[in-house]
Amino acid sequence: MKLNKSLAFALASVMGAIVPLTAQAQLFSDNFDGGTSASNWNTYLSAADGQFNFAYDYSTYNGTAGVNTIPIPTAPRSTGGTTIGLRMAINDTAAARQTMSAFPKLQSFSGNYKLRFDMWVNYPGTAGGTGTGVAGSTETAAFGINMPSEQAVGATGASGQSAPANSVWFAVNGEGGASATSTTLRDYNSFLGGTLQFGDAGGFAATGTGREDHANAYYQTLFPQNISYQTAGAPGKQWVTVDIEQIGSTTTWSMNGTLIATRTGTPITAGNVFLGYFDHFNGVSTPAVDSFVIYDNVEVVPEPASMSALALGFGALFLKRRRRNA
Ligand SMILES: [Ca+2]
Ligand SMILES: [Ca+2]
Ligand SMILES: [Ca+2]
Repeated sequence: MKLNKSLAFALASVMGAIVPLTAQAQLFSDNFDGGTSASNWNTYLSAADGQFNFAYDYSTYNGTAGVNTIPIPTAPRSTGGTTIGLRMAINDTAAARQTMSAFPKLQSFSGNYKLRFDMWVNYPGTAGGTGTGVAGSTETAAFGINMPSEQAVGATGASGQSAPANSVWFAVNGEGGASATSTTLRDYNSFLGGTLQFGDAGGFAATGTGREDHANAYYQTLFPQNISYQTAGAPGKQWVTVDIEQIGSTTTWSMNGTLIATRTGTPITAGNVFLGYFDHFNGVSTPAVDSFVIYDNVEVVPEPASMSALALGFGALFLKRRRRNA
């Protein structure tokens, strides 16, 4: 049997535990700290009024005086207290519904794997995106896996927006501003292609009425109001760790380790991952500077996470996948 250098090193690493398995298993990662991440991603805008900043120092954000006064801290999975991330902002001047998405370049993932990232959804005003001089706060963070093609991903609708057919993806706002009965946008959104899925079709873990709304007890428990400007039941203005995981043909969306939605029998089980942001409404939010999302510590890892029993075989599989993606 002929072993190439990489495989020999991987086997030695696995058997000798020279390199931690988790680090070795990572299929993709970006913590943005080097300031050069723009070259790692393809970006797509449905219209001109969107800004990607791949080297944003979020510690510099002060917000609007008297409203957002607490600095954004380092993301929960950062090391060394770094504060560089990916900032997306949209519809700050155009007054038109728009969407934007970023895909890591030349990546495709299949089998059992997980997209994990830290996310901060900001919004104007105080709890619920309200306050003096505050308007149009509802903008929405979007993310998904197994995208068969790349584009600005959005709900089918105005300005020709759409998503790849049969893709499964998710979206959430920061301040719970979507109506519990809207037919086009909720606070917690589960999509098939460009079409919003409700209740059981969306696979929501929350029960009772308003299964996609921030007022539901499930979300109120997950995101309790614990600082003065935070909206109970919504993930805005705090760091949350998001997982999108595929096992077989089942895709799950979790936030801070709590299941939000489960989609079974997904039609597409391989493809790229994406992070995005959209404004479902025409109106520009006020103050526009306070409406944005920050992503940090993005990684794609194979699942299951605990690989010790399978380490030897998995090391080889990982190398095969890396070569395929190279
Ligand atoms: Ca970072
Ligand atoms: Ca905006
Ligand atoms: Ca709501």
